[in-house]
Amino acid sequence: MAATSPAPSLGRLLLTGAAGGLGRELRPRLRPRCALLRVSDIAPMAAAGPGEEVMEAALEDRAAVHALLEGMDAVVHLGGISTEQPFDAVLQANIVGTYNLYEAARRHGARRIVFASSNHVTGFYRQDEVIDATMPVRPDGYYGLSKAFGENLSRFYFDRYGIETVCLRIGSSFPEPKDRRMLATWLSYDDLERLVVASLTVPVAGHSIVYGMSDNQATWWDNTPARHLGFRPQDSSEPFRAAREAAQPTLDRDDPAVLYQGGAFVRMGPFE
Ligand code: NAI
Ligand code: 15L
Repeated sequence: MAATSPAPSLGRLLLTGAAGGLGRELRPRLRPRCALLRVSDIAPMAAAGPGEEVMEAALEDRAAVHALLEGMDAVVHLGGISTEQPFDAVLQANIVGTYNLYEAARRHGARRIVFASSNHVTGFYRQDEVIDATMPVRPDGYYGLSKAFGENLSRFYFDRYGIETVCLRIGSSFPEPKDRRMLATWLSYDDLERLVVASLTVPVAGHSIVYGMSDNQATWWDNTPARHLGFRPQDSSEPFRAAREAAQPTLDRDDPAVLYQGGAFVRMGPFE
């Protein structure tokens, strides 16, 4: 029997960061669910398929971002700098860029945004602590600070204008966990899709913050405050444990990258 496509329940959706690792993964998964999928990035993207529009735009280019939001119901905002980098670069892409996106959403009437935040908003908690999203942020660098800004900005746009946002504090979303730390932080691509679809379709999202992780056996994050989203991860890092532990049989417990949840991000920089 032929597989049936999911109903196009996501309306007219903008996907930023479409040329990136997660954007390339999500694009074909989201397209069948959308009335229209508009994809955007500063880097080249695959040509538009049926039901798609492709628009190159730099997030710091205000006019270009306003054009991106025209006619959109919702946004999955993945675009921007995704690693620790010097402040000026992070400022443009992640702080100015995210402001431009929310202001354009307000002007054009978009109702909901799924914002790719990061576990690096709380990277300076220790790996032997279990935290949840109601606890104070402890960013581990300029990148984590920029994501904390995005979370606060989205809170303001919800309180003031009613634009709903689900902030995804993504752990490590790759085909497999790459090292022992990622046994705790891994988010499979299938669970990423489940998380994004749940965030877009839950009847009332309000302003929510959720850690993006699979159903890993050992974890540092308690997602109880975000259970209303209905996200139920179905994968686990456990099948990768033996291989990752064999590759890293010992850990230096004095290394900040081993001590803190943010891993190597906590000791990147200074850049000047
Ligand atoms: P990526 O770096 O592969 O993709 C980001 C995309 O944003 C790139 O295609 C890049 O060209 C685009 N971009 C960068 N600066 C831009 C600008 N000024 N204007 C327009 N586009 C720009 O990152 P990835 O892994 O796909 O992550 C997607 C999002 O999820 C990012 O926001 C990242 O911070 C976040 N995230 C990802 C995690 C992961 O494990 N992959 C973990 C935590 C957060
Ligand atoms: C992130 O925020 C990065 O975008 C990604 O490249 C990974 O390094 C991830 O965090 C992580 O913490 O493993």
